[in-house]
Amino acid sequence: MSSTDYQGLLQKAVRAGDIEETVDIIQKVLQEGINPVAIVDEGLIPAIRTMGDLFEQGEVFLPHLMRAAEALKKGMALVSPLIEETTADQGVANTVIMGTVEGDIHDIGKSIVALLLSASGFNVVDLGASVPVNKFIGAVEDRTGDSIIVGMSALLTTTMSQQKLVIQKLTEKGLREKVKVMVGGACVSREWAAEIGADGYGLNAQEAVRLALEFA
Ligand code: B12
Repeated sequence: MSSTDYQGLLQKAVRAGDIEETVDIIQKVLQEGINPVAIVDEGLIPAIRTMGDLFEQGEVFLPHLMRAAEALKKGMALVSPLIEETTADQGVANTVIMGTVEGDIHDIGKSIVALLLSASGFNVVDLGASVPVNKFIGAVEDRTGDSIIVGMSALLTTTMSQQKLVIQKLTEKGLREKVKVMVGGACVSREWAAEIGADGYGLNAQEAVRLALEFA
């Protein structure tokens, strides 16, 4: 397979939820020396975004979306260890507490952000998906030191307000000044980040890393 045409084939396999084909293509292109971050950016992410558009238009239904997400996750499992190894360690030792907010099970973007942060040298505490406000707070309280970043992902308009609640709770507990807060996810915007008093917004994983390095 030529390195120039794998993207289309990989996207098609993920969209179809074809795990075997997804794994097969990724294994082949990795052997050919394709950069694992490019596989995520040019193959896996566009495929799931297209499925989102088709879902919105009523062209595909939830089971299709779930199968595609499953194929994407199997693909991620192949490239993640390589990304951890190959991305340059930028020598930072700060902690990033990451999670998708309560009520929201979308964890693909959050996990990609966590992966790139950890590959950039951050100590990432991944709390998972549907994380209650108090779990974010507890994770901050469990850590001392002055360089903690809280990263919150939200993909649903019904759950983005949880990001605001976490910030409010950090303030109530006297912890707000000790941490930097960054937010992201498909329904979140720079304006929303400013409105809720977050320190930053990241459109994608690369921006998340840039932000975290600024905070460090
Ligand atoms: C895959 C998917 C699913 C999968 C999730 C699998 C999983 N384990 O994550 C499944 C099928 C389970 C699912 C379920 C649902 N989904 Co859904 N889903 C999607 C879809 C297609 C893609 C999301 C995704 O993974 N994108 C790829 C990743 C890489 O992108 P990302 O998450 O945006 O993350 C990037 C950036 O945003 C940023 N980022 C993310 N987090 C953070 C955090 C920080 C701190 C920073 C700085 C940056 C950052 O960096 C990431 C990497 O570049 C979206 C469509 C879309 N356009 O987003 C719908 C979408 C989010 N889902 C939607 C809906 C409605 C649902 C359901 C409610 C459907 C239902 N009727 O049950 C349920 C929700 C259940 C729940 N309670 O959470 C709607 C939300 C509409 C809205 N505005 O509220 C969307 C937009 C689809 C649509 N167009 O209608 N979904």
